[in-house]
Amino acid sequence: MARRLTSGGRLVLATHNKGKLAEFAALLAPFGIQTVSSGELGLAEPEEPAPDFVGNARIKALAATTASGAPALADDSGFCVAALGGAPGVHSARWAGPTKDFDLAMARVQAELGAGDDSRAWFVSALCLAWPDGHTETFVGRAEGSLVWPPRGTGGFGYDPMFVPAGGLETYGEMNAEAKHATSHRARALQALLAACVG
Ligand code: ITT
Repeated sequence: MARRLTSGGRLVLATHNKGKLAEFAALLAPFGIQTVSSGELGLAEPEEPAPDFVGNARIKALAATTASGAPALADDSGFCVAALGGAPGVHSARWAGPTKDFDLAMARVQAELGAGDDSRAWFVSALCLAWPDGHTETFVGRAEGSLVWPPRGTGGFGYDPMFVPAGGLETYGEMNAEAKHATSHRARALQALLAACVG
């Protein structure tokens, strides 16, 4: 049985990514959970040396809960391309370089693809909820789909403009936030977390 968040308590959103923060705010709003971000608390951004999403999510959540003394929720996520063997994957943020330029990162995906015709791609979100005593709960969500070139739309963040979820026509960059949440990796992982740990 998963450990539950106590009602009325404060939850640290252990991310410095504004796109993730906006999505968490919208997805958590109906649950009346009081949140504060890493940035608001002045917490440092930890290194992410693990080779997998779950490992990095645990590192980020444990760093934030230790530093703040409150339960912390971290997300490690990425864009995975079948024809690139799952890359950029856990290196999705790094492909955007020090200036976090996702036009550059998307262009690199397209350049490395070459002329192949396999357009399968997916997003992964690993969420870790950690408590100051070191207890953790982890949940993983995936969104299957395909990549398009050139990128389309200005909504969302990161690789959203080059990803169309399975069965859809619009990219995540062309959709409003609510439509993205209907299929997204992050919304799916959070639904599992909320079912297990909230309420
Ligand atoms: P934090 O570690 O502070 O949370 P980060 O941006 O460094 O922020 P990650 O290490 O998890 O986060 O990197 C994941 C990258 O994958 C992120 O920067 C995005 O570019 C991309 N990504 C993750 N989820 C995405 C989504 O829903 N839409 C588009 N791109 C996404």
